[in-house]
Amino acid sequence: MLAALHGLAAGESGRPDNADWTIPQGWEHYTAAEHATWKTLFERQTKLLPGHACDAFVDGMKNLPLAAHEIPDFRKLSDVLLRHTGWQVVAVPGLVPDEVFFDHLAKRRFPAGQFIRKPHELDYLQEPDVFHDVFGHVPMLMNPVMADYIQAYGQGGLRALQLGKLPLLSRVYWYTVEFGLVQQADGLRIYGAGIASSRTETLFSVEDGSPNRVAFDLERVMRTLYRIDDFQETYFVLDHLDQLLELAHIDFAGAYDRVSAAPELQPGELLAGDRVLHRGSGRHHASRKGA
Ligand code: HBI
Ligand code: FE
Repeated sequence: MLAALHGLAAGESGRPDNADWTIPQGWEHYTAAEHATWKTLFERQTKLLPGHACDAFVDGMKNLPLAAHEIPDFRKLSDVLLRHTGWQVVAVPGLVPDEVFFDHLAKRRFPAGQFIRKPHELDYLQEPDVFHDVFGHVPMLMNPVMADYIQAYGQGGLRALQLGKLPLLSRVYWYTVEFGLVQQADGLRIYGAGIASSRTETLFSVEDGSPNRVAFDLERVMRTLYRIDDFQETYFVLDHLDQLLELAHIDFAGAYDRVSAAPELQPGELLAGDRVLHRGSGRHHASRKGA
């Protein structure tokens, strides 16, 4: 799973000279072995998309210059994205500081890891690489609702930093952009990048009996701690992607005040007020604690 990748402090790969932390992608310098790693990941994950990823994700993927045989060139991706939703993809060495990350998003630039994971890390790595960032995030950036929502998250992130409420906002990002599910007419589907870029979590989040699946509620999510080293114990489900549009337009300040006065919730905890779509058995996390 890729759940740990947003949990680390930035800077392990070293700070580039640029104040915005961008670096050249250096597409010409990827090796045949690196393209081969992309191909392995791309092929196994593309096979899982039908019946697991939401229509917006599948459509976005179809309209992007993404192919199995090579790591994508960010210039070509940006050409297409710019025309569709006004977004671009820029290369960064790995995790970047929060304010740098938010500033990029607020300007409709998605910072994507330049590097690709090593062959022994196919299912788990700590920093976001080009596969997580491009395969997981970029298809949804072709969707106008997600395009506006992630920009609003960047603006909201800068504001949350000033207010000292970043942990609350981070949970919203985590349980939507990274690990969100949506109810489609033909079934439960993935839109979160952390799930969509992980084979094992794709199956776990949608099909396994272990996790809770609860209807999304903003203040409930703001209170909920999350796991960075394992699958989620609870996934929050939108009735429709348009719910993100509403979130992009509301001021979170009132919610921050109310939530700050309420207790935090454990990742697997259910509340009397939850609209529970599936009450998880908890099997997966119980067995890991016992191990
Ligand atoms: N940097 N490159 C990169 N990608 C991220 O997703 C990212 C980051 N820095 C900070 C960060 N995410 C999160 O901690 C914030 O969303 C809260
Ligand atoms: Fe991500």
